[in-house]
Amino acid sequence: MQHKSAITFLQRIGTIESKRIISRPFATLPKKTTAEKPELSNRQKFNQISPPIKLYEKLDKLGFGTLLKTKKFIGVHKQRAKRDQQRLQHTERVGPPPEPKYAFPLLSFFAGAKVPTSFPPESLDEVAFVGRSNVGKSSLINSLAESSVVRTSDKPGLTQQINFFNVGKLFHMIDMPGYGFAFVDEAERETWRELMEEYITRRETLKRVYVVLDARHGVKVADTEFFRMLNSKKTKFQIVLTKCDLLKLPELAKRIVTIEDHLKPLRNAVKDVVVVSSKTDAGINQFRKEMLFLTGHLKPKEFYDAIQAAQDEKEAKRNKAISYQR
Ligand SMILES: Nc1nc2c(ncn2[C@@H]2O[C@H](COP(=O)(O)OP(=O)(O)OP(=O)(O)O)[C@@H](O)[C@H]2O)c(=O)[nH]1
Ligand SMILES: [Mg+2]
Repeated sequence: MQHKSAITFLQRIGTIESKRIISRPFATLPKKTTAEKPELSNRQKFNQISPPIKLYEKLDKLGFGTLLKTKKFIGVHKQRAKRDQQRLQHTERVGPPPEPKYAFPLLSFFAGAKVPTSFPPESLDEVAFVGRSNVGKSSLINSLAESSVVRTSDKPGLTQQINFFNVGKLFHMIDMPGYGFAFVDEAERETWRELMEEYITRRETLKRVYVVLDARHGVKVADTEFFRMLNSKKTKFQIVLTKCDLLKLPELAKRIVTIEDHLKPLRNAVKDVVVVSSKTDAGINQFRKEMLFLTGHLKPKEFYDAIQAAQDEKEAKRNKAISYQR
């Protein structure tokens, strides 16, 4: 009862009114809206990528150089120094890993096909190079084989048939016409597409399709369509990023990260991207090694380790015999 009269008293003297005044400013505040972030452009998204230290190490090993020691990359350098220290301790214990130069035997042209009936009979294992016009497919084959047998040009659309090359008697490298070439008419483009599809789907000896991309441009619409086709035909393919000499190292690392992201949903894509430059030869030796392994001309590391161990044992026995004779 006392409480009720207190309220009426307060109403009378106007304190309740002042309470309403206090609550009013909140009522007039604009409603809380979720802050809408502006959509980032592709370039901004690209710039925000921060490639892992492991990728920089890989690129350094392949011959694409090291990051500049600027403030911007100080974190990467610190991480790197730590890992170098760990590696040094490891190599002190087991010795440095040997990295020989891999070389291909003589490259020679043996067949060209504009229609499927001209495909040569299947014999040795084959690896094929596809990609948009002018990305550097033919130059890459020359670089791998240290030859100038394959014709190259700075004008797109030079290779207009499927060209078959012998790599000695080891395997075949196949140079394909470029897809997405704008300067040929629709009918001709369709004929090339059918020819390539026919080769890719029917060829029993085809071990791998290398889709070559220009590092400056990355994945374009025509590439995405080609990936989709390869994926639907269940053809195993791998990306080769070339012309990497034309990018600065951080841009190159970011490009690789975006391509790896692109490949994630594609079941038949090899997740590891091959990184090369046909101009400086960076990454070429490593690519040769992988190709020799793929075509069965290089055994796993354990095989060579076992040979080495057997040789060491033989040598040790011989040394022991010599010391007895003395
Ligand atoms: N800087 C640089 N230039 C390259 C590299 N690879 C190729 N090129 C140049 O790129 C141009 C096209 O090279 P090609 O090998 O003819 O390209 P392609 O993919 O076979 O072209 P098409 O046969 O038309 O489909 C040439 O001028 C090459 O010198 C590279 O790694 N670095
Ligand atoms: Mg070519």
